Amino acid sequence: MRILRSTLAAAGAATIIGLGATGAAAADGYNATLDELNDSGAESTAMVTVDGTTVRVEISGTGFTPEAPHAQHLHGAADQNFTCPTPADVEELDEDGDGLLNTMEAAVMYGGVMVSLTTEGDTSGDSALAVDRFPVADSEGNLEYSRTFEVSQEIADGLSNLHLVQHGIDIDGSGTYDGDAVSSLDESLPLEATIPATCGAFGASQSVAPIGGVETGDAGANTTGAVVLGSAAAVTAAAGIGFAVANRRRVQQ
Ligand SMILES: [Cu+2]
Repeated sequence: MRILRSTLAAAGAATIIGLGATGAAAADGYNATLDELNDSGAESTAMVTVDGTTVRVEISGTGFTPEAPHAQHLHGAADQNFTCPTPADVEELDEDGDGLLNTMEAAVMYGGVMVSLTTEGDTSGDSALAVDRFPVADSEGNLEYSRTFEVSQEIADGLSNLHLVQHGIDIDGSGTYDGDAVSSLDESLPLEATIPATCGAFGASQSVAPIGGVETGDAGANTTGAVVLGSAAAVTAAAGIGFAVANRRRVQQ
């Protein structure tokens, strides 16, 4: 069914968009615009391509905390309608009343970690905390990411129902993740390291060139020494993201 639909759509799309179809069945593509959360000043655009169980994710963002790692995940669930919080949701979700949505508060709306968008190695929820394998924004706060990897059939089928979330905001402008406010995931960690900075939902499916027709290497973002130096706490913090949501869900059920 999925393949049939893609193939039928491909004929038109390839002609109109001029993707240079090679004769292979087209893949499904989804665009996402990631808007800022918590007045981060960050925003991104993303393109996710699904071809069987092969997924290619490309993200280009600006306004991120420079030279700091930014954990990023696909959040949600294939069969539940999670969504990105908006400023209008803050009042309801902000349980601790600090005016910000921390990871636990926001995850009630955008769901748990389904895929960790790391630069290398494992991409499962187990790597939600692997900040030494997440992209680092450059000195001007630009963040670029591209990677092709495999997911389960369940995630591939439900991908369009997930949401992209990027984390980490230098709220006090000190140049690094610090401050007295602690992470909702681990009190030994700064809030700044794990707080969500952007969130975006996927748009309607479109037919795009198959992943095999383009470069498939793990281009990855540059992971510099800054990650290693500054992120021991952040790594631990991110680890809690999935657990926090899991615990919350148990409580609710
Ligand atoms: Cu996340």
